[in-house]
Amino acid sequence: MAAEGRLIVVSNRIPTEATPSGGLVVALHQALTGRGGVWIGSSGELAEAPGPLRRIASGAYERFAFDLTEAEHEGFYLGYANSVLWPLFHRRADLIDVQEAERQVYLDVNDRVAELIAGILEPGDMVWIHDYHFLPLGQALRRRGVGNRLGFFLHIPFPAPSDAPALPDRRVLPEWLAGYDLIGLQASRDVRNCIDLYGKEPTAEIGSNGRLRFGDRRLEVGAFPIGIDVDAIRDAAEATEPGALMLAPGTRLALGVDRLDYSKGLPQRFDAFGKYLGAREPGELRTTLLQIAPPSREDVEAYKDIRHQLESMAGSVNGEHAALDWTPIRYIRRQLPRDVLAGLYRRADLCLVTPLADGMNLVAKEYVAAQDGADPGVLILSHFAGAAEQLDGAVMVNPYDTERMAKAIRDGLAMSLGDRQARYLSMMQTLRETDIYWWTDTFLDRLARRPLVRVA
Ligand code: ADQ
Repeated sequence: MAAEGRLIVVSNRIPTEATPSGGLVVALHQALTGRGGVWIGSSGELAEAPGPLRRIASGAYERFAFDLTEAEHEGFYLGYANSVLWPLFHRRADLIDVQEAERQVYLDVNDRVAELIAGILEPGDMVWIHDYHFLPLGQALRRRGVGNRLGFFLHIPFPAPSDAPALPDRRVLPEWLAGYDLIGLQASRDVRNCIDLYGKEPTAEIGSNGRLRFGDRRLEVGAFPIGIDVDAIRDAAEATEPGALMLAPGTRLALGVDRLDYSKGLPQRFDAFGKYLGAREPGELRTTLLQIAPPSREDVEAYKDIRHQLESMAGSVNGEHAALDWTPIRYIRRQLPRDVLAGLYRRADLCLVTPLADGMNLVAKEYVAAQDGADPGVLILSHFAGAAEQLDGAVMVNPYDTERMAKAIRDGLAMSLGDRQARYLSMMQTLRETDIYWWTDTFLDRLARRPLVRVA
């Protein structure tokens, strides 16, 4: 059943290129191109004062941007979203920096964006809001009398009910989310956490299949694991040579690709790799770990130390193990073109995806899609990535247990061709069944089936 109205997508940043690249962005672009509609997000530019929506592109659908002021950028984006919600949802309550003024700016920005959206909404439009920047946006729209179908997708993990009290007001989360008709989460563990959180609310009634009532609101919660465009990655990987890697003949390549973020488990990974090197038998082939980790959110306090920590860990592992023709850890802080990344995935014998907490982790999926089926590499995957629920062919690790991770690296590098192929085929089947187009279609179909709400 398709909705009659337009699709309105809201995300933190709006792409500015005519034909955007990158998995999620491409999928939303395609969904909007097919249905017609509007994409709204922040421009990334800072304005002197809050202003109206600016139309930045029109064609099969329109794109509208709003600018944040400097105070909004600090309080909303750097502050509450990335210094409270991000660490809390990634089980790092120790890194939370709660400033009451920033919480207010977060709510104010959500209110302001709700006002901008309400100004362009038409009856029958369906709104799909993305991520933790906009948790209260649905509720803010309802306060303005919006009765349209509102869907929300959280890209990061849903906090366990025992972590939620770290929010200044434990009850805000169920109340914010009750503004939506459909809440999409990455994994079934997230759905359980969300339902458990409502289970603690006296006015909530938990039904079957993720349906629940909260006060006068009815909503549905479901797992919609985000996927990738499998053929796009595979084609790019086949077509692109990653360039001269300067590895001595016979050197194996292990790869890590992450935004530089404390949730990605990079120090534990370097530690495990150092332990793996330390336990090598004489004559065993050399392996280089190529870690690509461009910095992100450098203005947030909790991100300042990771870079130095990694550089110093890489320095000490290299100091201990390097040879004239071998650098065991190579650490690149640059963003790479997507096709070069795809070529690197294919070239790597092993990929280390070892986050301490992660909504899904698309690198894990991209790595598998990029492999040559005749000689596929091995994926080492943390139990704590949402992808672990789906990618049963990965070698699973606990990122905190660096000794076992070291052993997993060793076993992965020694795995037989038959075992690697069986694991690859099983994971490819899952990637194809739940690709990025499945994700957009499944979420939007489910949202279109939600009953319309009556708003007083
Ligand atoms: P992220 O935390 O950014 O996303 P991830 O899912 O791995 O994590 O996505 C990263 C994307 O950026 C991948 O497509 C990857 O190819 C790309 N990328 C990373 N490093 C790069 C580099 N150096 N050069 C070029 N491209 C690079 C959040 C959540 C995840 C969730 C996604 C999507 O934290 O858990 O999977 O959203 O929902």
